[in-house]
Amino acid sequence: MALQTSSLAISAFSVHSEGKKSNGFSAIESSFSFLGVPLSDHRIAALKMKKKIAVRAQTTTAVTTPTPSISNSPNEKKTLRKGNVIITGASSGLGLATAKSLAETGKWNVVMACRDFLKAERAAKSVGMSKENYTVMHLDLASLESVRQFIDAFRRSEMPLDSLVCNAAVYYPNAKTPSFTADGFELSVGVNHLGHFYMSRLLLDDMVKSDYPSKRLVIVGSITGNTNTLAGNVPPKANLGDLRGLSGGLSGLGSTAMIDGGEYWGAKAYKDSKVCNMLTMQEFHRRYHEETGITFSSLYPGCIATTGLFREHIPLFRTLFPPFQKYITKGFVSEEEAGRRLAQVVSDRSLTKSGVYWSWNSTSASFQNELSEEASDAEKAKKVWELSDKLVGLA
Ligand code: LMG
Ligand code: NDP
Ligand code: PMR
Repeated sequence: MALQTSSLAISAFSVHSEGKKSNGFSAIESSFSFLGVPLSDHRIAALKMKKKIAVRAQTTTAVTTPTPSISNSPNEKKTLRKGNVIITGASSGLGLATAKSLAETGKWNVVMACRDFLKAERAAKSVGMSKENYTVMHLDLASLESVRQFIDAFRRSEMPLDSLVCNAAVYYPNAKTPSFTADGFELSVGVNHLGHFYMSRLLLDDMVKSDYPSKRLVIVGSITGNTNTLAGNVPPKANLGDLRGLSGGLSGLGSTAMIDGGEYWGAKAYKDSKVCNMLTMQEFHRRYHEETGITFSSLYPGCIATTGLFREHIPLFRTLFPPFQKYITKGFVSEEEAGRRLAQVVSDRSLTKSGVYWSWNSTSASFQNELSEEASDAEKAKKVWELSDKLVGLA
């Protein structure tokens, strides 16, 4: 077990598309890495299986290289208009840092999609974002009706949608009993996965209509959902099982609140929701990348141990967790650095490849990381998609 775990740990930091060493345990990592299959091979195989879907004819041109040429001004000089990016949960932590990072380039209008309007306004001001670079709009992912209202309001604004970042999340590590969304889904999977799933499914059409040269749908994943890493082996481990709980609606009524049908366990529900996030990104890629040219990505931004994600944890944990990550695992990143990383996935010209789970090494260089067996299981991704479609009323 010890040896197996250390191989797992090493692999978390070692798999690099260009074969370079990455984080933390770099001196020993490459020789111990055991997940030999590069992500690109999975992707090619997956693309072959891709299901045809109907997409409006004028939108089928794949534009994966961001050539900044949208409108020609009278003097023939090509200019790129400001992009519009929706970021969910931009009122704190990673979402706020990403909003700031994109806003300060002056190239983006950040739509901060937040459940607490005033908190979002105050947060934007507190990090010095200037008014012309952001718009706050109300969104509560714990209600499908709120998602619909958000989309209506966004469409009424008549802004084109160029990128969408599914970032918001909740984590209930110590809850003994489940809580539920307005639609009766267990709250962590309901907010982190189903709310975002519904929102992205509906907003894909809007992105397809946009003329922006490099459109991206980013869903934030995490190392703790990937059991091919040490962090992913800290109990409770993510495991979606045969999806019987998801198929039962996660309502806790007559069925369980957990995706795998087991007993409620808050920390596991969060990790399971992250697996759904990473599977959803890949399923989007398989279904829509070729036809729409949209880049679908996920990422692990590093351990941002200081954010509000841990607000429900015991105070001792909140005190010890940041130094533990800083000095022991060395996985710690500041909110600012994590924000720059996610901003790269939204706008960097070198990160246009679709279907990728991005991570960063100790020198903050991005690399295409390997997902765990479950988080890269194409069959499971398809089932999660179909069951989620049913739950949110799209199938
Ligand atoms: C779970 O427990 C709960 O079960 C779950 O309900 C939920 O609450 C969840 O918080 C979310 O936590 C996790 C618990 C069990 O882990 C702990 O955090 C307990 C601390 C164990 C002490 C280890 C000393 C580490 C250094 C001190 C810094 C402490 C900061 C952490 C915050 C503590 C707050 C109380 O975890 C375990 O069972 C521990 C075993 C983890 C297994 C990991 C897989 C194999 C590891 C192999 C060892 C490799 C060594 C790597 C070296 C890393 C350095 C520690
Ligand atoms: P925060 O708690 O700081 O941010 C989460 C955001 O989600 C908050 O703005 C919160 O709003 C919002 N939110 C929560 N529930 C809802 C809801 N029902 N509707 C709309 N918005 C909601 O945590 P982080 O910044 O750490 O988390 C951001 C993302 O990063 C998550 O997807 C998380 O899984 C991921 N992640 C985090 C890591 C970390 O180490 N922190 C590591 C890996 C991934 P409000 O401000 O009102 O509370
Ligand atoms: Mg983890 C070896 C590296 C490593 C990394 C990168 C993380 C990230 N963690 C690591 C190791 C360990 N953690 C070890 C060895 C332990 C046992 C002491 C440990 C414990 C631990 C706990 C109790 N870690 C945690 C928790 C949480 O409650 C966090 C969690 O699981 O939330 C779901 C967490 C995290 N560790 C991480 C990261 C990024 C988290 C935050 C959760 C996330 O968004 O994925």
